[in-house]
Amino acid sequence: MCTVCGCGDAKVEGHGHSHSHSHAHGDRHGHHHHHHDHGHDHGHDHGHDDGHGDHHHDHHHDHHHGHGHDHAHHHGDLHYGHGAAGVHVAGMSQARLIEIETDILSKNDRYAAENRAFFRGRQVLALNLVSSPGSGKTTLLVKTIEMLGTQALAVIEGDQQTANDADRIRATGAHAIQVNTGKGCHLDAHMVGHAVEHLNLAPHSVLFIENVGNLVCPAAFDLGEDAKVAILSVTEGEDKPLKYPDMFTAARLAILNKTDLAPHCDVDLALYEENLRRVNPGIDILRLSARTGEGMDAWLAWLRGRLAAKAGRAAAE
Ligand SMILES: Nc1nc2c(ncn2[C@@H]2O[C@H](COP(=O)(O)OP(=O)(O)OP(=O)(O)O)[C@@H](O)[C@H]2O)c(=O)[nH]1
Ligand SMILES: [Mg+2]
Repeated sequence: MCTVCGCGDAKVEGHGHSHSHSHAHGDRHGHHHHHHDHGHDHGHDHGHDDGHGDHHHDHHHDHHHGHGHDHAHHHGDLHYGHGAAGVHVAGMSQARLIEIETDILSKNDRYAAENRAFFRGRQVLALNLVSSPGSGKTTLLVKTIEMLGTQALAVIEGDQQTANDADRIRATGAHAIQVNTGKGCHLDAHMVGHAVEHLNLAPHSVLFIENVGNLVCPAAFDLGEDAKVAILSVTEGEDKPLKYPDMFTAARLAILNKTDLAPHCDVDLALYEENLRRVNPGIDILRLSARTGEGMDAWLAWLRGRLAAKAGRAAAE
């Protein structure tokens, strides 16, 4: 979880000031306090000769003795965190970490609920595309937009820096807005809410939200989307669903992209699928190549199915 990542300071393209969430801090000030709040990070490493160093050391010790035995053996294979918070930060108690995490996520969930209500009102299908960097999210979107023809749609592009991806989307003629998260490692619902204000979303359109390339933090943040779509490329390794289970548990659909490369990289596509189903037995899986277009029809059919289901649900309400 990114209770330690110092996220905030997101900028919606074309709008000067930053939209930081709970703990507002600008570019030029506040960072030191911020680091103190979060207990470790660079603060201590840069050497405070005022006793912090000792503290740091003590906590480190506590951790090894306190948690090593209690938790390490309980969770077997799928254990991926220490202590109740599922993460360890030197100098912070597990209870404090959970408090921070709960606070951040409950604020996020309120914004997510607002986004969801807005999307429902316009019958907009919102899809949150999540993956590690470079798995092909933008390439897939460009291809998808070209194939969708007249379908109304818009794109929110999340990256730490640059408007490259929004520019790639706009080259197709589609409406896109870039959100730069700065130090942040994920989009949150508040940023998406602001971005949506700048997009003129037509009723019944599709909103694609390309998240920051990161297989960890975006899993925890509900943006108000209808579904998370996880993109994995065949070069990443069959074990990724097992190593990053939160992401694949949260996703409704997993796309195995870059199948054109499969013959060159000694990859077992069936094993990818098996591992995906181990962490999420109900997940839909599609294989495709955004480069060659192979398998794109099934993805478009999945999309159209979701759109129809959304319209059907709205009609029934
Ligand atoms: N061979 C092959 N290359 C692909 C495919 N899809 C994407 N790529 C390439 O993979 C690289 C990364 O693609 P992007 O679309 O930028 O990936 P991304 O997930 O948007 O990356 P970030 O936004 O930086 O996280 C580019 O060089 C693409 O051309 C594919 O299906 N096959
Ligand atoms: Mg991209």
